Amino acid sequence: MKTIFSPRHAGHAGNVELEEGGIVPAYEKPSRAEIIRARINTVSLGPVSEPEEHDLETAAKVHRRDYLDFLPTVWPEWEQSGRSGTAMPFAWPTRGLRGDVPPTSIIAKLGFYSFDAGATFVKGTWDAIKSSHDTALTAANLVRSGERSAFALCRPPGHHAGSNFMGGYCFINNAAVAAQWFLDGGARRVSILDVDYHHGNGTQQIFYARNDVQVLNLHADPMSEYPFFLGHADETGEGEGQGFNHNFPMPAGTSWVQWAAALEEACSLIAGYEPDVLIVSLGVDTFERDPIGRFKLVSDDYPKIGRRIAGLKLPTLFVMEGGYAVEEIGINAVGVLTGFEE
Ligand code: SP5
Ligand code: ZN
Repeated sequence: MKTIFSPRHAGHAGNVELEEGGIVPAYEKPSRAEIIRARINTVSLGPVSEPEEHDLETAAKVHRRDYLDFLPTVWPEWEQSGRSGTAMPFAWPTRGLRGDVPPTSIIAKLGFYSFDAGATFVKGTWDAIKSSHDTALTAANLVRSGERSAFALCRPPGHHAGSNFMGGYCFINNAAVAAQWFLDGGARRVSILDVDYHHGNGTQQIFYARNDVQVLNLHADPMSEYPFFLGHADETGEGEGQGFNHNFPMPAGTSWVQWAAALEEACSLIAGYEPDVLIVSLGVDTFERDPIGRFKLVSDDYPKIGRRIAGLKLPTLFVMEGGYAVEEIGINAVGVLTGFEE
């Protein structure tokens, strides 16, 4: 399997994040991508190359233009206003407040375009976001031109980013842009299977009223786990999208047998939808030792995920999402890919 990877991710570094009780170094850090990159070499998964530049026209079909325009302005405006450190929001237009008046100050704009404080900026962040987007589209091109599969080693991740909001370490929804790219290239239907520990709230929101992208999420129950507020089993789509969104919330402590049963159900729904392409939002924060997840998958489970997905016999694009147990992130993420190739 070919991998696309950009060294430009590395400029998105040194961020801090809010955690219960204080401010800590961001869990989403450069070593994540570097360790996966190294593991690809160790197991000889296949060649790794850098992305080609792509414009944001496809992204503008899944994100609002004003949101995309905002992202590159954050760090320059933050600096110009005399601030330093990590740029992050701290006030949001929640229920009862006005979310329809775009503000002018940078700190207000950060809140206007986010659902949490988890999408933070430093100097190199926009360049990393753009390289991650380009990585997804370059890898999608490999699949579009006949490869059975490809791996977009994206960083930062994307599945929490919605049409006009960032959050949860995510800015541009790389998997969603890739899905749109396949459709624009002639695919009639695309499925997105999100196996990250957290619900892909951004991906769900983007495609909720559409029937040309089927979205399936296997994740921790949002009643008690981040990102909360979306990802319940009764969310099945709306309008033309009714019946094309599928959520499989699972409790803390979930291990392989229960998780695999949900995967099995998701796979039969995918088979029934008969998509032309499958996109896997690949998060490995389901791992037993993940510092922010509470599932109990073990390293030997990841190749099994890959094998089951391969059984669908679909052209498949893997897009990297979460996973914070850096020591094992390479073994687990690449384990899915080698399992797929068996
Ligand atoms: C892409 C992705 O996986 N984003 C996840 C963002 C999660 N942000 C909230 C993290 C909350 C961590 N609190 C856990 C405390 C255990 N030390
Ligand atoms: Zn996650």
